[in-house]
Amino acid sequence: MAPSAPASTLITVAPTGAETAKSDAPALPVTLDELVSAAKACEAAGAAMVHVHIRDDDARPTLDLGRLRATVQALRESTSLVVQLSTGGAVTDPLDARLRVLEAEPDSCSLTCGTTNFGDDVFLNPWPFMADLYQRTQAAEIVPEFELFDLGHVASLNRLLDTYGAPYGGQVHCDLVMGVPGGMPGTAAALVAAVATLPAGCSWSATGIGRTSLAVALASLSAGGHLRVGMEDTLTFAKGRPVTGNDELVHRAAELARLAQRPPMTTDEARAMLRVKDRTTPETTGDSR
Ligand code: KMH
Ligand code: ZN
Repeated sequence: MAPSAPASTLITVAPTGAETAKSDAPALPVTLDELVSAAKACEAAGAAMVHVHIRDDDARPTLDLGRLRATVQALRESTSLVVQLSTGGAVTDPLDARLRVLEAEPDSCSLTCGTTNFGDDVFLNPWPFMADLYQRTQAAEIVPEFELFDLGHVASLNRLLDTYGAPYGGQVHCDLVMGVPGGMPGTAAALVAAVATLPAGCSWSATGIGRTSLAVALASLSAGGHLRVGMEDTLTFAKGRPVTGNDELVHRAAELARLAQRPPMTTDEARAMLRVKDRTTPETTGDSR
């Protein structure tokens, strides 16, 4: 028997990304203040997780560890969203800097399961890097979200699980990233084919890049999946109408989820489903003196 769909929908917002220039999309949150206020608006609209890329003072993508730590702290202080840092960064980021992202101690991080052509560029994720990153998530007690840009990435996901065991917390959570030029297309047919290959018992969301956003969201809901939306993936709300803010994409995703009778998940429900570590309670030392 096919597994039943979850009762509610995890909505992840990816507000910034690494590819779009602020000058091309003025509503893109690139400063810490802009990111925090976008995150608050998105939480109010129904998001439960935020997938974070940050920018430097010139609004260029950066993996600066001090900034990453300050960003995680600010998001925790101002929202109850599950904070997921990107380890994908920008296509120009070196692998060692991408590994060090975990030192900012997010709740979750992205972990892309293979190298992908990415427009005119290459998004590099060789096996040794994936394996190193995965083991570091286990040691740091950070929940990985396995990003799948193509069907072949599922083979590498299974190889990670078979070789190194379950992720921290035990829940395997995947995100289908569809419609990247060079990856799988953002169609219902591709989504159904990909979902059929996912590990049993995993949870999964899907996002469609650009104009594939709505088709992928509708297909995901009907196939029992969760949703990722945001200006990292989509800059046009409708033909000829630029997105005015991340929250309107979340608001639309929440409406779709309610129509599907799988309303948006709360942040507490998301933490329970993903089994993220409780980082709000101070660690005890075991020494009661
Ligand atoms: N910016 C892309 C090259 C991730 O965040 O892990 C990679 C990306 C995936 O956005
Ligand atoms: Zn990303």
